[in-house]
Amino acid sequence: MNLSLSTLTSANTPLTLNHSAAQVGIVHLGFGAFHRAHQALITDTYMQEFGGNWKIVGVTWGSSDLPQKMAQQDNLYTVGVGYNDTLNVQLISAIEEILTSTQTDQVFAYMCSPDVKIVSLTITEKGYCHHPATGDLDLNHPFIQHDLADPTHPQSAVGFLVEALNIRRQKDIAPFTPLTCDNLPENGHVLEKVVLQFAQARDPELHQWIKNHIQFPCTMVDRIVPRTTENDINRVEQVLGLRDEACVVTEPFLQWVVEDKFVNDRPLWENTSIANIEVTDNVLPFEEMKLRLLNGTHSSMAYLGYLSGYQTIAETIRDPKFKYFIRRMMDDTITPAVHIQGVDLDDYKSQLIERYENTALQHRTWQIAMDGSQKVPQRFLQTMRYGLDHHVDLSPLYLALAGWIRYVSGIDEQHQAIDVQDPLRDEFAAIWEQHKDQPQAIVNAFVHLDSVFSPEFARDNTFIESLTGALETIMTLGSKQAVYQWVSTHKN
Ligand code: CS2
Repeated sequence: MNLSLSTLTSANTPLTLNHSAAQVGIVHLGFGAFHRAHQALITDTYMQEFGGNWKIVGVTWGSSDLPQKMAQQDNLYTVGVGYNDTLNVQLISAIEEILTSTQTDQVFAYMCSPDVKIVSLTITEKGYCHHPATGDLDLNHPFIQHDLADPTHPQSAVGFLVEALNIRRQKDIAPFTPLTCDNLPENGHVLEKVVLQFAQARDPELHQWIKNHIQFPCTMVDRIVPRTTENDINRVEQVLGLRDEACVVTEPFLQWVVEDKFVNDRPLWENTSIANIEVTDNVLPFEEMKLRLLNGTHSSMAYLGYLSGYQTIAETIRDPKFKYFIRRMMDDTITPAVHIQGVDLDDYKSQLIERYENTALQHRTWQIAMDGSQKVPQRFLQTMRYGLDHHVDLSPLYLALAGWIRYVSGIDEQHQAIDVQDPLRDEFAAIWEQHKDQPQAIVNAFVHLDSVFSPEFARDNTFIESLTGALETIMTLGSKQAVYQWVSTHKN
C-alpha cells in the first residue's frame, strides 16, 4: 500500500496530519533530498508547534519524476532518520504541491503572491550560473542568455527571482526574502551578486530597486542526505508499513545557522524543539568551519575513496588508514584555516568522523564527487590559500586535489570508465587526452582553468610543484597506496 491521505491510518506507527488548513508562505527552488530532510522538516515542526501559514511549494528542475510521485501521495512524504541499524520515520505534511520549472505561470503565481514571504533555494553550486573563482555571473551561460532574451519564461533560478521581484515591484507587493541554502561560502553574497548582475543586464532601474529593497541572508546548512535509493524506500516501507516513493533517509544530526536579515516575515525556526538552529548576525565563521572541515574532507574521501575502490563514505572511513589520514587532514591542515569562537572544534571533528561512520547512510563517493569544478574552490582551494600564506602543512590536501584531477580523467585505476558529472567534463577529458601520463603538463593545464583556480595559483611555484608531486605519487602508486604511504610517513 502506498502512502497517501487515505492510507495514513494503516501505517505501523501513528502518523498525524498537521497543517492541512495552512496557506503557502514559502516557495522553494530546487526541491531535492536535502530540502526534504532539512528546511521542509524544520518548517513542518515549526507549524506543528506554533501554527502559521508556512506551507511550501517546491519547484524542481530537469526531468525529475518527484512532482508526480508527490502528487500521487497527496504531497505527503516521510523522513527516515537512520543511525547504523535503527531507523525512525517521521511524516512531513508541510508541502502544498511540487511544480516543475517549466510550469512558469504557476510558479510565478506563487512567487508573486503577497502570502509568499520567502523564496528559498537549494539549486546546487552550478545553479548560480556563476564563475566559482570570481563569483561573477556567467553572462555566456545558456540559461542566462535565454533568460535575458525572454525574462518571463526563465530557465535559471536567478531569472525566476529577478522576474518575480520585478512583478512584485510593479504591483506594489511587498518583496520576499531570497534565502539561499546551498553550500557556498557567503552564499547570500553570491546570490546577491548574480541577482544584481542579472538585473543590471536587464534593466538598471530594476537593479537599483533590488539593491535598495532586498536583503540576501547568508546561511550555513548541514545534514547529510544522500540521494534516495531503492533500498532506502524498502527500509522505510518495512518500518512504516506503507510505500513512500518520495522518502529520504538521513542522519540524526542537523544544523542551520541563518543570518538575521529578512525583508518580510519568517517562521521563527530557532524557537522549535529542534536543536542546533540559530539566527545570528554573522554566519561566516560557521560557513567556513562547515565547508572546510566537513565538505573539504567529504570531497577528499569522494575522490581518493572512489579511486581506492570504496563505494561509500562509511566504507572509506572504515579503512583505519583513511580514518587516520582524514583526521590528520582536519587537525593539521584545515583547522588553522577555521576561525570560530565558542565551538569546541575537537568535539566537532570527532562528531564528523562518527557521522561519516554511520552505516545507515549509503552515501556514494561518486555522488559527492560530482561537480568538482564547482566545489573545489571553497572546499580545497580557500583552505590551501590560507595554508600557503601561513606555512601550514598542506600535504593531505595536495593529495586530495590531485585525486580530483586524477578522478576527472574519466578512467579509474582498473582502467574502467568513471561516469564524471561536471560542467567542465569535456575540458577535463581534453586535457588528459592531450597530456596523457605527464603529471606536470596536466597540472599546468588544470591550474589555468580560470573558473576554478584564481590566477595566483597558476603563478605559485610551491603550489604547482607540490600538486605535481602529489599527482605523480597517485599516478605511480595508486590512490590507496598514496594515502597509505602518507600515513606511514606521518604516523608518530
Ligand atoms: C556533500 C554535501 O554532496 C556533497 O557534495 O559534501 O551534500 C554534504 O553531505 C552536506 O553539505 C552535509 O551538510
